[in-house]
Amino acid sequence: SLMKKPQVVFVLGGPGAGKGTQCSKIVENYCYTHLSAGDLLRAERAREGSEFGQLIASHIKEGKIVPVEITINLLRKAMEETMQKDAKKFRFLIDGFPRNEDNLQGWKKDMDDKADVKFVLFFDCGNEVCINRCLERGKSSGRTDDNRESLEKRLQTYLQSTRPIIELYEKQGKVRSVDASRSVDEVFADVKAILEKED
Ligand code: UP5
Ligand code: MG
Repeated sequence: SLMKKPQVVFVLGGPGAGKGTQCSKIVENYCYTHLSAGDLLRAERAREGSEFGQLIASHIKEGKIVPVEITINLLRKAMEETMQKDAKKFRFLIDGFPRNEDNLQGWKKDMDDKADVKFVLFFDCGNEVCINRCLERGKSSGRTDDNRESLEKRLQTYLQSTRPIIELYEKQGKVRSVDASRSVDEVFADVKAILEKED
C-alpha cells in the first residue's frame, strides 16, 4: 500500500502529570498528531446516539479504565482519518494509553501488525503534584473527575494498573522518562532532547 505504517509514541504518566500539555507543545514543534485516549472517550461520551455514553461517564468519574474494545476503536478510527486526509501524518502521540493489561492485550490483538510502537514517553511526577495540578484545573475544567474523590481513585488505578505496564516497557528498554514535576518549559526541554535523539 502507499500508506506508511503509523509510527506511535505512547505517552504515559499519572493524572495531571502534564501529558496533554507536553503533547500540545510537541505538535507545535514536530510532525506529530496528538491523540488523547481520554479526550476521545470524553467526545464519545458526549456524542448523540452513542451506545457507550453512560458506561464511559461512569468509568471516568470512578477513575476506572474503559473496556479496550471501545478505546481501541476510537483510536484506530482517529488514526485512519488522520492518514486518509494527509498521508504525511503517520506519526502519532497516543496519550493516556495503554493504561492496563486489558488495554495492552487489545492493542496487541488489533494494532500490533498495523502500527509500530517506537517508545514510551513517561512523565514521571509525584502523587501530590499530580493531585494538586488536577484540583487546581478542576476550578475551571468542568471535568467530572477533577475532584478529590475521583482523583483518589484515578491515582489508585494509575499505581495499581498503569505503573506495571510502564515497567513492562521499561524491561524492553522502551521507556524514555522525564521528571515532570518541574516547569512546563523545563520538562519540554527534556522532551525535545529525547525526540531529537530518537529521530
Ligand atoms: N500543568 C501541566 N504541566 C504542568 C507543569 N509542568 N507545571 C505546572 N502545571 C502544569 O495537565 C494537568 C494540569 O496541570 C493542567 O491544568 C496543566 O495546565 C497543568 P495536563 O497536561 O492536562 O495533564 P495530563 O497528564 O494530560 O492530565 P489528565 O488529567 O488528562 O490525565 P489522566 O491520565 O488522568 O486523564 P485522561 O484524560 O488521560 O483519562 C481520563 C479518564 O479516562 C481515565 O481516568 C479513565 O477513566 C479514562 N480512560 C480510559 O478508560 N482509557 C484510556 O485509554 C484513557 C482514559
Ligand atoms: Mg490529558
